Amino acid sequence: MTPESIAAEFKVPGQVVTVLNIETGNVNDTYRVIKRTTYSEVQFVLQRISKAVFPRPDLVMSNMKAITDYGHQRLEEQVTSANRIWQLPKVISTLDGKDYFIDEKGNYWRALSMIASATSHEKVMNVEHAFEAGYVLGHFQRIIADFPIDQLEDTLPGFHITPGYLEYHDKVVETDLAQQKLSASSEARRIEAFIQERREFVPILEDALARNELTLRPIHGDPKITNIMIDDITGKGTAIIDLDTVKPGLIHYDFGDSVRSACNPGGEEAKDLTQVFVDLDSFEALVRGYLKQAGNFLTGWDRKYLYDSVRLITFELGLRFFSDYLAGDVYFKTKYQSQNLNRGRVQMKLCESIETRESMMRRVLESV
Ligand code: GN1
Ligand code: MG
Repeated sequence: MTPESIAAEFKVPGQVVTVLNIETGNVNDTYRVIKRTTYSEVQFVLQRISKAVFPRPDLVMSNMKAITDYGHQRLEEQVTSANRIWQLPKVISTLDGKDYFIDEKGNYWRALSMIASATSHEKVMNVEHAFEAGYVLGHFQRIIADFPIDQLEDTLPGFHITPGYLEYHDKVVETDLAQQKLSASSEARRIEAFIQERREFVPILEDALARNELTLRPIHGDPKITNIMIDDITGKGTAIIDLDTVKPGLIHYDFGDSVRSACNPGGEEAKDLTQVFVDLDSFEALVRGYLKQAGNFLTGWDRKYLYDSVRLITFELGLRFFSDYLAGDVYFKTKYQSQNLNRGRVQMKLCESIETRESMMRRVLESV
């Protein structure tokens, strides 16, 4: 089946005009569908869920349906008291009332409403943008904070459990392919050494969870800057998208991910590593935005681990990209050879910069 014929399987009025490939995201395939009736036009997002990443796309969809229905209820309740119009994508059902469509090859497809007149960016644009990234994440976490986590499935076992990624890395490194890649590139060997030097730091959040200093809560899982929609009219954040990874986790995974993404002026795909560092003005703005929304539900212990979460989640993504490079690019989609090596280098450079600025970052966290 073509994306055009799949688009027609969802409950949206009109005829399919076109289906445009959106070249974004490292995991799923994403399209923008335009449908027209005799009087209007509707656009929506169509996605093929990666089976290589999500073993149970049906559970991804049941989480997404539950959390978006819940989120919409909360947003509706607060519509008059809110200082802006918040939005959240809605799951569009198929003609026969399901939350996903399975094609003849067994691929899972879903349709989501589009957050219109809003733009997402690959890189942080300025300090205000970083503030919005924190504010939107904090708002989302607050909106879903009371959703019972026992009603959320674990759609991606091991997601953001850094010790698990290290264990996987150790196995991959032993393979012939990885050994070939390591012997061919001194840059790869440098990253490998960088990883080995930080082994002891890896379980920091999971150990805190085991000691009950931290608790599991519903989290977004992937709040990178690309997933923050900025309203074209007001310039303010209006929604967080990409709800694949909403599941029980530590709010620290989200906070760390938001900072590593929104406070790096070079972005994830930078080739020029001089552009890759943690920008302290953006960091302060992000923290201010985040705490405005999330400050009330964070405990003293939560706050103690915020700095470490930034360092860890940055390191973790570097480790994930690099392991995938060594494994032959089986997880993250690539457009050129050694892209996952380059992505790994970027995150490790960022991690180094976060380590260098530790005392300043901790001071910001204490003073905001
Ligand atoms: C992946 O596909 P995308 O871009 O939404 C990944 C995230 C990474 C991100 C880095 C399910 O997200 O964990 O932080 O790439 N998602 C999954 O760009 O692994
Ligand atoms: Mg995602």
